[in-house]
Amino acid sequence: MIAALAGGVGAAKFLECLVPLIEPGDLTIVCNTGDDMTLWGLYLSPDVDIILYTLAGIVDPVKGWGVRGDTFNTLAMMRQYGLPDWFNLGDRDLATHIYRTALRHTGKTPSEITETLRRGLGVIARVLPMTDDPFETHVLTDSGRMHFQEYLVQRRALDTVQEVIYHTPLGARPAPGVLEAIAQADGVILCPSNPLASIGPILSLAGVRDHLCATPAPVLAISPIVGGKTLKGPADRMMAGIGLETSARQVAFLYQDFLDIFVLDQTDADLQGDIEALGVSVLVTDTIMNTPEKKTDLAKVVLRALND
Ligand code: FO1
Repeated sequence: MIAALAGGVGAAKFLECLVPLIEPGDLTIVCNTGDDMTLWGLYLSPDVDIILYTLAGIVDPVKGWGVRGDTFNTLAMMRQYGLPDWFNLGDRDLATHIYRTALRHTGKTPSEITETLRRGLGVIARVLPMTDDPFETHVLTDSGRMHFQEYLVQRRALDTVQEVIYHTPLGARPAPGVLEAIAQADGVILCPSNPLASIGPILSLAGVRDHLCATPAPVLAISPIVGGKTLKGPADRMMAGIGLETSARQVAFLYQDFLDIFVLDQTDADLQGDIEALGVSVLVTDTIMNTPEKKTDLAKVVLRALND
């Protein structure tokens, strides 16, 4: 059994290539829900949907989110009504949000809803939202405090982030099965996702870090930072904004208390010694997933490292 901690697009790309190499039923994906929000009265869970759509083979391959070939007629009509139109919800994608919202109104939890959506989309890997409790990732910026999606999508990540805040008014617990998945896994993978906005929220939940420290199974992370930059998303700018070094070494440092293996891009081979000095084994390879072959090669390297 493999447990994977995942955010959105980077994680989905990697997991898409991991799944064909293993028994898909042997994979449990713990998904960030700090990006969840309500729009037009609908519950959205973007990272869960990105993972489900990708593993179901229906994701938009260019954007990495939303449904392939979707249309945006509802969005245009909402715009006509003067409703917020900065978050691009496609017509087919909307079916998921309507269904999720209807299930919420019947009292189902995010875990139960994710399971219903997973079955409906024919995804075999187990997908767990990180928590069933309210949890929002906020950023404090030079323009004020805002929800992460507002910063990322509405304001195009142009503000300088001063602080990342995990807003949990009632205190969030890991969803059922999350701690068990980590404890029972033969290997744990931290996908190449934003360490502050995607993996950080999962690590902040009570017991998650302790379980990662306690497991005898190898815990492996793939660096989302290559050559001091992220390939997609604002992780590099966010790290710089809160005063962290923008480097793969810094990511390893954030995970060092539980990390056994760090997968570093060949561009950053010179950081190997510094990371090994943290007591972490380093694997240097090509981590840039810009062709199907390279994605599969990365998944193979990761599986080999976990099995060694
Ligand atoms: N990301 C964008 O940059 N712009 C969008 O309009 C947008 C819409 C969207 C709709 C559904 C969905 O599941 C994801 C969507 N995303 C969009 C991606 C998403 O908000 C982020 O990439 C992740 O939350 C970051 O992990």
